[in-house]
Amino acid sequence: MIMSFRWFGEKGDSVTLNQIRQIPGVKNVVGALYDVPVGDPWPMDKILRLKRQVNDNGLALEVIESVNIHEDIKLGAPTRDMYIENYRESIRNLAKAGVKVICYNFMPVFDWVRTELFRPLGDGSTAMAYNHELLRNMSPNDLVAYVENNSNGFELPGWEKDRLSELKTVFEQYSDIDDEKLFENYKYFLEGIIPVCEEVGVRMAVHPDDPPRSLFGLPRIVINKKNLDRIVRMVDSPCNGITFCTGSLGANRENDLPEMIRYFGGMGKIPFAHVRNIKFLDGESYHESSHLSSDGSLDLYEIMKAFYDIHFDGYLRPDHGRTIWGEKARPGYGLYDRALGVTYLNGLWEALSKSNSAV
Ligand code: DNO
Repeated sequence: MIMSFRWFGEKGDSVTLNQIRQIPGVKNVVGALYDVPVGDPWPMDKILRLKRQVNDNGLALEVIESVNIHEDIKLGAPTRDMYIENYRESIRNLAKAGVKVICYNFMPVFDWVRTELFRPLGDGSTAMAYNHELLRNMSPNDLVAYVENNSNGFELPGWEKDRLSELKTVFEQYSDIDDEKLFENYKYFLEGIIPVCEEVGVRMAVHPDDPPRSLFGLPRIVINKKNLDRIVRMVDSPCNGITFCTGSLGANRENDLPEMIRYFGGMGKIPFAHVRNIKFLDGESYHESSHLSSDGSLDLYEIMKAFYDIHFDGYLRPDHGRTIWGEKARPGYGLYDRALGVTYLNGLWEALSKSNSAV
């Protein structure tokens, strides 16, 4: 397991690289370029500048999260070939800079969705929350407005303005895209990029849809074992893998996370993992919690044990934390609670390693 930590760049993060390097056991940063419009190729000079910044702080840049996919690729629009060619160029450039894994998602229009970004948890901390009933009574525009006005002044990942400004048009374009059509467009994309990944040694890792269900009538397919199995087999290659995100997949009570880790990990399909906890409220609603098992509904010991059992040697990072100790940070991505998460996950891993080698 290679412990890593996400960083949003000097302009987009309240956390500095110098702080990250002081977290015990963190040697890798998960980074991205935030000033390249979705669909454009990532230029070499910008990638190298980011890499230099990270390296100058004694850290490595081997995972990118995310190279976002232009909506025309998901829609199967005639312009998709041009965007796929651009994506190939980004992969080649990133590989030249030493990147090993690219995380991305295939969610139409919205990336992750929450109905509350700073829900008070009763102890002075706050966390993000998803209320299914509330969302059902919201329009897509309500959601965008809520997120824009409540994210502490940060532009959220996956919530790029250019993508959301034309909501009405995008929704119309999706009106004849169902799950099957989306699978078809996804396959076309993978067929276009995976040969390049094989050539340059980059592993693609799809992030599950968060939450793992259709929203506002839009198709969402990266949601469960059955669909993930179909995705990794659509183009069967070690370069076609998964970002195993416990908080996203765990939001569907039917997903058995340790079993899925053993299954996909056993196939060599998990190059990257996001590990965090959530606490179920009623039905499909939940709030995020600290990483600790007893604070949430997911058993992080069983999850880390499954990773240990598959001899997981990919990259892993703590995921969203609560906002604690008065920190002013982007929702879910403060320093403190994620640093506590790292230490907890490293502690579980050390205990698993030592108790197993003693036998
Ligand atoms: C949210 C993140 C996602 C993730 C993308 C990957 O906090 O996990 O925004 O980065 O879905 O493309």
